[in-house]
Amino acid sequence: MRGNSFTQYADMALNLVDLERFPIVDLDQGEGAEFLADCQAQMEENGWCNFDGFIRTEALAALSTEANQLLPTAESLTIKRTIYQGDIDESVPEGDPRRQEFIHHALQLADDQIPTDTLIQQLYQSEVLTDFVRRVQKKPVLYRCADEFQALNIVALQPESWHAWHYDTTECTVTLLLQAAQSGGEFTFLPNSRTDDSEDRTAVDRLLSGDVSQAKTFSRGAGAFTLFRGGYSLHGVTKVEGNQPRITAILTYDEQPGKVISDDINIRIYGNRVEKILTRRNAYKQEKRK
Ligand SMILES: O=C(O)CCC(=O)C(=O)O
Ligand SMILES: [Fe+2]
Repeated sequence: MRGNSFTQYADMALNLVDLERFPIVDLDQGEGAEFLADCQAQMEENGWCNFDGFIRTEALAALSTEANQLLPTAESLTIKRTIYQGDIDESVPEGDPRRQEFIHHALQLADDQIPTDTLIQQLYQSEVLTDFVRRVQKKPVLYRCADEFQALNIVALQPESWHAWHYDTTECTVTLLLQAAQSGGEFTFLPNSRTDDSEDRTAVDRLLSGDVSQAKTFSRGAGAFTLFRGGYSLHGVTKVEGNQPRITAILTYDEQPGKVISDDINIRIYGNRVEKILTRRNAYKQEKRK
């Protein structure tokens, strides 16, 4: 894929992002500084920022071709989980929506299945992009997630599938639409529906009961880059309609350096393949300790 006419800069964001519309390269002066101030105001007020057409047309074609070429090696996942990803909280009364498990089907590539020389992996590894994501949120530090499975994912939702409601296990998420559904497949969320110690139960219960009327959604074409606080904003994707899959790249970030996710959660999300890797690794570690 490299060697294309548009891959001339070492930092892949400079090759792929529409820098005329989204001047993320120099955020300290002129139009870059104005753009950043607008993004920060948006993020502060709404808890999300959406950039339609963030990826240049030519680059988007290369990214979606690349994703379509990689997807045949993906696992077909069927995940059953509560919105919190962890075990069911037994202190919650029976019948409470917070005990409800949702089923999510997707063809999904975990980070370790996306080679380092792919365009998408290089976009994710971009310091320019990471710094932009950090500054939009006015954070003193922000790191790409260090989890070998969760850091960067490619998710394909087939027609008739939806992405069940959940909170992410990292704080901050970017969803980049690589191939839109013909219809449906809307990214839908409740911006900042929880904090570390509270949750907007009314809004959450309403969404879990299937009422999306108060949730945020907006039209996003392929190439849209949406930044939101995935760990604190209940979200999912409505049913994909038509006959082509909806494909996204999910880029995750955290304030904590070296953020990794527990084996339990990774096995719940990624199923047998990851369970085998972790079991083998743990057995090897135990063997070495003897
Ligand atoms: O596909 C999307 O836009 C969102 C997917 C998502 O929420 C996730 O992979 O955690
Ligand atoms: Fe998510």
